[in-house]
Amino acid sequence: TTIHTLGFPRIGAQRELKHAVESYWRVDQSIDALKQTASALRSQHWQWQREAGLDVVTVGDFAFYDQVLNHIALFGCAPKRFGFGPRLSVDQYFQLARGNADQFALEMTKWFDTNYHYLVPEFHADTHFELDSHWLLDELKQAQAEGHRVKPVLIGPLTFLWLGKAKGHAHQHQHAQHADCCGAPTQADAFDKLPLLARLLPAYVQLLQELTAAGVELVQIDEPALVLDLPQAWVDALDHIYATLRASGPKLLLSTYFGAVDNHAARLSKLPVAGLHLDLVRAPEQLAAFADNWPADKILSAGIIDGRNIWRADLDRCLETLSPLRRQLGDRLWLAPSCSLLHVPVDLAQEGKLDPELKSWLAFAKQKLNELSVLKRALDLGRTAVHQELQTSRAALDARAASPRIHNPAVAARVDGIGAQDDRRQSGYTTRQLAQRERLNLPPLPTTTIGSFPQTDTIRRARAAFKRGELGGSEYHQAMQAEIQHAVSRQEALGLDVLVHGEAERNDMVEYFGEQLAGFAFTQYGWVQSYGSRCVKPPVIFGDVSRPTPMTVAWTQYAQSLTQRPMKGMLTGPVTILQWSFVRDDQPRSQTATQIALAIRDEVVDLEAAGIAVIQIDEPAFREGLPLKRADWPQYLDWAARAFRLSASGVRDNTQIHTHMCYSEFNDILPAIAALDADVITIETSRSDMELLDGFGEFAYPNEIGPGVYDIHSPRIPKVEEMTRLLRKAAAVIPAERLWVNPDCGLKTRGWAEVDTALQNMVTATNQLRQELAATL
Ligand code: THG
Ligand code: ZN
Repeated sequence: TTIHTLGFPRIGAQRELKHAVESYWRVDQSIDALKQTASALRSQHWQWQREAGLDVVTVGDFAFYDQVLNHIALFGCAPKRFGFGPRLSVDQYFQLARGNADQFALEMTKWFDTNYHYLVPEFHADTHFELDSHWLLDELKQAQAEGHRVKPVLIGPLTFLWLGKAKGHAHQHQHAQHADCCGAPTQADAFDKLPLLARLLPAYVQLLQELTAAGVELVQIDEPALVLDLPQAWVDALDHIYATLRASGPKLLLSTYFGAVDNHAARLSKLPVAGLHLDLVRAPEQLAAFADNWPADKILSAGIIDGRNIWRADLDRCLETLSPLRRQLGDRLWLAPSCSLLHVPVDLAQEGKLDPELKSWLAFAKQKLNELSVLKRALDLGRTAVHQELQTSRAALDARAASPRIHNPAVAARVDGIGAQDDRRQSGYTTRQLAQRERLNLPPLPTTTIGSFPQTDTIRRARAAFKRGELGGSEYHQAMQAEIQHAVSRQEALGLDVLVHGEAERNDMVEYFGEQLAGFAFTQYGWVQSYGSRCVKPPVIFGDVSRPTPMTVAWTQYAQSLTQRPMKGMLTGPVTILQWSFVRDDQPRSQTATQIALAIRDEVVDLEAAGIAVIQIDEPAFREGLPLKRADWPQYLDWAARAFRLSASGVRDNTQIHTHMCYSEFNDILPAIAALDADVITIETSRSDMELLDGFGEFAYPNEIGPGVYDIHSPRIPKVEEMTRLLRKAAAVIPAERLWVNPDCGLKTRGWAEVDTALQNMVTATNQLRQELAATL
């Protein structure tokens, strides 16, 4: 049995790559030093794969910034607007990722349903591809020089084209990068990208020939796009693509992940490739469709270890699946994680502070390599050869299943007792609107912001010092209160109507709540790459969720005490907390979402009791939680919207619930967004010139809307006239009495100087519009 991984995290166990890249950007470090770090990280990761007994090491999973960007470099297809020519320097590579003085960066968007963002290739009808093979071959040579058996990995041509965006004259609105709290999905394509295959395939062929010449026998070629609902023409293209690629050299292992591909079973079994990798964690039921008629000369790579989650595998259950396969396939059975290990943290061994019992239930990337090795030995040498390892694994799993820390009878009883009315507000929107107007007494076109104000260096330094124990609890508390005071007085001076406290005291919006909820654990070094040099540390949901004590009430109350104006309470919603955490694998996601919803509901009710009249429950990840296959959408939207409503519905009619979503495509889920029944939704629309609002108008969205009037993801300060123009446009679609005015996302990544001017302009624009409105009445 051959064991391998589809990919390994590249950031390093101590985020070495992040630090090296950022230090290179600050010009503190030479390119040679960056390359040195990169090369040492690769060596380390290959070494670990080898020590764990993997039969081949994976090459091509490394990138300074992003693996899709590496393919843009490899195939010489950087957008012409940069004027770079087909061979990129490392500096030019980074300019594509981060923009430069003349050009905005490539757009970023989420990699399938993960929390990883890739850079979106830009294709034009006349895009040419020109191989620049050193982007892969240098690393291949390094691995070979270090004495490894290597398996290069490439993104397949179908997926590479599918993930790119077809640019034409139809789209004058350009998108800068957008990842403060979510990625922006791509818009409709301007032309058919599929014909670009004719120019792309020769570059792949040439690369495969070079790999053959370099002694490569087998290449892993990733086609995760196959788990999506692809147009038939794209599926039909597979035969030609793989006939062409097979002719040019190494054997190909076609790998699919993040879902089932058994709808293409017949075609995939017949493709002229050496083997196929299936995700048997996300879609175990697809195995039968392939195994029953598996060709006698092909490899089947079983993705049996979960590459998306951090739980120790149930090795006995894996072996139940694998033993018959092993008898059927012999050496042609390969084992791997379900997908690249990019999506899990590097090494559990570093977690010195994690509770030992909980720790024994987990496996990070390095530990997952060992699980593969145990499975291999069990299959090749018999279970007795790994009796001890299986025993340890079994004991951990049994302990986890039986642990009293997982099950909280009070939570279970509460979930069982949820009544039919509990996810409904007391009255319909129209009644609530009247009650809220009476209580809040806001002017027409009320102004507000999305929640966060700049996370300055001072704030970050204070938090770091507090975490290191150099700053005492009360000093830290005072420092954060001073920040809140500052944010409140600036907002009053600007004349905003609904204020926020600014979230100085929070790290990541999900980590912050995860640290305070029961049933959650958090790690010290459990970083996962989010985009480029940026990482997140997803909390681990291991047990029934509840909220032992209020999480935000004291901060919000303090902020409210500083002003007569309404202070908006700021919470993260249940779907987003679920989506950005590592979740339990022993109950459905919907069940966990319900538990989180009840915990947030408690916070909402407490905020109300503390006199807070406006509460925002953010759901930036609501859309990215959508299943990859459309057929599964209705069920998800149903439970996700219900979880949101459960969290929001414990309050009186005159308490106003806001939500915020910051992606640019929701027209296909508008009914579900209306089903959230938030009193006010703030959304990103500025970069689409309010065109996204058209959907809300056509659908006759019933409640209030704050369409973002300027793009906070760009350092550009918006002019008054730009915003009055956008507001007039919005007022043409949404009745002015239901319109709010706000930026399109939180301001934590900006500096105070720009925030001040931008908001000043926003308030001026609003006042102008108010006068225009008054004149027409
Ligand atoms: N939180 C979580 N997931 C997310 C986002 C989030 N996924 C989507 C989007 N937002 C990703 N955006 C970012 C933006 C900034 C950072 C990470 C993800 C970031 N991280 C710090 C870093 O890498 O230096 C580390 C953060 C810290 O020090 O706490 O800046 O908002 N869960
Ligand atoms: Zn946002």
